[in-house]
Amino acid sequence: MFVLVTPIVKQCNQVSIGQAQPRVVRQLPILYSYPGCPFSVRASMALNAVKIEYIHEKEDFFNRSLAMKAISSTFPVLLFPDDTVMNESLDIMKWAFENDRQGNINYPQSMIEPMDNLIAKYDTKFKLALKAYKYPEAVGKKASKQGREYGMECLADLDKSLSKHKFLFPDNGRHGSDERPSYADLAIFPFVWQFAHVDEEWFESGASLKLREWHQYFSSKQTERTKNQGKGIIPLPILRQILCHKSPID
Ligand SMILES: N[C@@H](CCC(=O)N[C@@H](CS)C(=O)NCC(=O)O)C(=O)O
Repeated sequence: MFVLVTPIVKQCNQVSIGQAQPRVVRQLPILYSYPGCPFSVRASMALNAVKIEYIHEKEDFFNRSLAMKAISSTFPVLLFPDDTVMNESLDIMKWAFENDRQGNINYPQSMIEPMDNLIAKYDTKFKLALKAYKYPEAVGKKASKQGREYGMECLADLDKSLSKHKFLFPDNGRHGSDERPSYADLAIFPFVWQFAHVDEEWFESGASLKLREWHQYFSSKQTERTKNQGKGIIPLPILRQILCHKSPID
């Protein structure tokens, strides 16, 4: 999809002889994100992990820039210098990993499908459980507790993987400190991160050591702090409406 926007521009050094004006082009992709959105966090983590240079525009959910609104109704969205738009977080991740020149991420073709399957569980069932757990004031205490319990059950699956290898998928031929995080780790982590931050003490006492180490590994790398973001600043009627449809603070 091609959309025309007013781009942030950079002066291009390659000017042809005889050209009256220097050509002005935007050289870097722009990521429009909302820091409280796990889909945005996974996209920025992927770009950072493979060291792709980009301009990061952090948006206000309720007051989005015209430039962002012109190209997408959801976060995250990546706008390329040729005005191509990518507005699915997993597409952004996959594009980043296909351009992973240093091989920082475990992303073998043969594992993409099983990784996508695991990610799909977190994008659907776990996400719903997380919403209920995060917003007892909107869903009621009982549903919120059920959300927490179901979320923890999901996390037991991660435990199983983490008991076999450092990250969620085996990194063939690599062991111990040589193992690299996979596409699935980066895609799933932002949801677990939010889950853990609802009640840090509870998570610390209830989650397994492996899961806590895994969570700590990515938390310490992650600089965008989304703790409690969105919570408490969204009026309850809006929150109810959001929870029935799509959430800005999933
Ligand atoms: N499938 C999309 C989902 C992204 C999504 O739902 N983002 C939420 C924020 S976390 C959003 O922008 N919602 C728009 C809205 O509710 O207005 C992706 O993975 O990129």
